[in-house]
Amino acid sequence: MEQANSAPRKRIFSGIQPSGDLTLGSYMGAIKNWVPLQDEYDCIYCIVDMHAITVRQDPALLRRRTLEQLAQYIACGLDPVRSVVFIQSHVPQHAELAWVLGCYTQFGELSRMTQFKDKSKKHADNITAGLFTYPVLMAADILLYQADLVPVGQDQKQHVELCRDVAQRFNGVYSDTFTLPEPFIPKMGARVMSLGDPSSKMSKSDPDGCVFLMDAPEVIQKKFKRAVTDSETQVRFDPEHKPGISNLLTIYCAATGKSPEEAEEVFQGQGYGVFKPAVGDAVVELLRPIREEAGRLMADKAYLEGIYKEGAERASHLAAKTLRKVYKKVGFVAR
Ligand code: ATP
Ligand code: LTN
Repeated sequence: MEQANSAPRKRIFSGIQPSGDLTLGSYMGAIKNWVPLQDEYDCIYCIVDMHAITVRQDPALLRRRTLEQLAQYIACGLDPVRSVVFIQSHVPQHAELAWVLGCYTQFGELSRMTQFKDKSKKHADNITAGLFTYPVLMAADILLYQADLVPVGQDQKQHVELCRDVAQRFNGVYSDTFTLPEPFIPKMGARVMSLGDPSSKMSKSDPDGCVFLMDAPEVIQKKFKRAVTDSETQVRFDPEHKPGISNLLTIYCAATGKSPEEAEEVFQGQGYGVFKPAVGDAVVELLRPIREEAGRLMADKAYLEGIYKEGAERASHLAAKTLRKVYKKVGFVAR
């Protein structure tokens, strides 16, 4: 990863849970940005299966989705040669560092996490300690690799900030140990909303109003034609008064690279009957190559296995270095 004779490049870490199929939201908020970052940074991209079990998963489905997610990562443009691509549970240092960091995280801090509040409402019959300490494991993911930047959607900003606070606290007690990470949030697509309810985030655990990366073109078109809009006719970017249309414009812009002003111009004088299928078309074309490539990769299990095994080895090597430092600082006897 590092080039000889030059200063080490900055590090990127990010991950997505294999708790459902990847969505257009996670693509636009996260993965789409992971790809160009590979040119300038040393990137580490993870499939965070340990986070996925903070809510109940079907074991066979979790296993299948983990492999599918790997195939989709690569189909989206992650390059397993330049970047480290691996599965979280294959690198035991994540759980080990999470334990230590949990001892430097306040109960009150975790209680304030919006995702915990939302998910504990949604899974009221199963509010586990794992769901509560989820951000500590996420902090361990990031700090193990001394990441400078964490490319995520808007909803994860609070978790990255908590990670920073915990790192700062630890550094304050024991001297500099961790790099303080910053969230990297895209201008367009940081918060893609549900097509069925533009007041809530498009989320893989809420399949209504959700477009999946692997959806067939006709399914995508149908979902866009049904998207909730408003009773006006004008295609205008105004998230407060026109949340449905603004969300569709955001998706269109993130898919085509146009600015909202340019997009408004394209659809000036045209009604929603033209606009909605045009957004659908843009998304179909954006996702078509990804879907086709992921299908091909899923058929080659040996290739995928090679990637996650090598990824785990490279990740472990980096993670072990940080964990050794941490164990020494807190006063554990060396093995
Ligand atoms: P879940 O419903 O299980 O919480 P999710 O659909 O919200 O899952 P995550 O795995 O939590 O997806 O998120 C993966 C990454 O994609 C994160 O960086 C997150 O910020 C980003 N992301 C998820 N949904 C969206 C969205 N609707 N818009 C923009 N970014 C998103
Ligand atoms: N909490 C994130 C997934 C995640 C993550 C990370 C993202 C787990 N560990 C480390 C960035 C860096 C989510 O998308 N729900």
